[in-house]
Amino acid sequence: MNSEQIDKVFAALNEFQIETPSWGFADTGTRFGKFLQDGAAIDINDKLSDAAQVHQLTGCCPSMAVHVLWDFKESQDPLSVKRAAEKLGLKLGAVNPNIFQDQIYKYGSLCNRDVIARKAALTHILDSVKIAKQISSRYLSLWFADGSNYPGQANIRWRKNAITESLQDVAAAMDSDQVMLVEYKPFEPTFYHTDLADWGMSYVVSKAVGPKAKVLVDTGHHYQAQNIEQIVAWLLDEEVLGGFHFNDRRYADDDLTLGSIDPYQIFRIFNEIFFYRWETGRRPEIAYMIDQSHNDKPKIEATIQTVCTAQELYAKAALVEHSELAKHQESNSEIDAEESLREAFFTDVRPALSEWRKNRRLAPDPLRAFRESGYAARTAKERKERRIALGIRGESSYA
Ligand code: AFD
Ligand code: MN
Ligand code: MN
Repeated sequence: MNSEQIDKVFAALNEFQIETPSWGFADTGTRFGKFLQDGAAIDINDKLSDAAQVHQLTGCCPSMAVHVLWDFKESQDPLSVKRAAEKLGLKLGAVNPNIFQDQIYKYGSLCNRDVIARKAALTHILDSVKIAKQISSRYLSLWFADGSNYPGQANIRWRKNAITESLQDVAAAMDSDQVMLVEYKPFEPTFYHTDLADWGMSYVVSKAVGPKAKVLVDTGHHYQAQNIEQIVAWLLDEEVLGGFHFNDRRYADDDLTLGSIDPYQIFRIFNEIFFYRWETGRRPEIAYMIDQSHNDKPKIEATIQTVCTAQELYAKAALVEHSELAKHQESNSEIDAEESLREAFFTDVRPALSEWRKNRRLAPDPLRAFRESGYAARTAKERKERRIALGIRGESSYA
């Protein structure tokens, strides 16, 4: 890489931040069960501690997204959680209401025909808005499991209008500088229709709700053949791209670690963003967030691996020569246009990434530094003892 390219990589790394999810540090699983890890976070303080490790080692994860029911138990005062985060050099990030686990949501939340269920969901979301204000979080991140399993079961148009009206009420309760991220997902947990199933539905709802609402793209929430960077380009052009939940997938919403299956796809997404910025001069505020469940990988290692991969791909995408690319596009020189992307994608940015880390007094290899720190062994031992004292099963209780 020449000095100009190194400058581009450094500039990209200086601006790149990605939010870790609290739920990525706790025991998770699939519908077939959970494989427990001694080192998994037990409570919000553990999650903050683990997120702080990732930020201290990578230098680009200053905030952790929170899930209201999982992280703010009745007893927990959101402000005390915020203070605990600040003590560790962290901020609390996007606030995720939980409108999919309670039994009352069996037939949906905001789309439920039962007004009691709809009211419960709306109340919980409005409470989440209050929490977001209390902890000075900009983002209210909404994912709805609402949908149906059989043809004829749902009045799809009725449900579309029900969720839109409720989200208009939510937006009215939000501060002007807060952003509602409206996530979509084609299927799961329902398997006939999901009320917000694709980017178009999230887009229509966001537009109806108003300027506070933007679309959240979860990279695992697309059918196999979907061209995600095309969706990103459209949302950018419509100025409704709110952010991402990054993960990777082989088959569906597998929540595998970012870039583990298809790093080139993440690169192409970042390329659309850089190209848009170059062409329009606009720099939209985009919330880069991780949304993964590390069912078998050690959780903190998986998160560090994810963050380092995201930094690498973002730095690669920053190397695309946009004036060249635009020229090749205008003249339909598809080989040269493709080569503009491939050249950047196949550039090894890792030496520059290590240099950037050293300049910031960070370990050149964050994963190695974490492994050498002994943090994992210490916390696994401490958390195992705590689990036994609390009567919570851990992985080794099966040993
Ligand atoms: C699940 C859902 C969705 C949501 C996340 C956090 O599929 O991605 O954003 O949980 O609530 O992964
Ligand atoms: Mn998600
Ligand atoms: Mn998901």
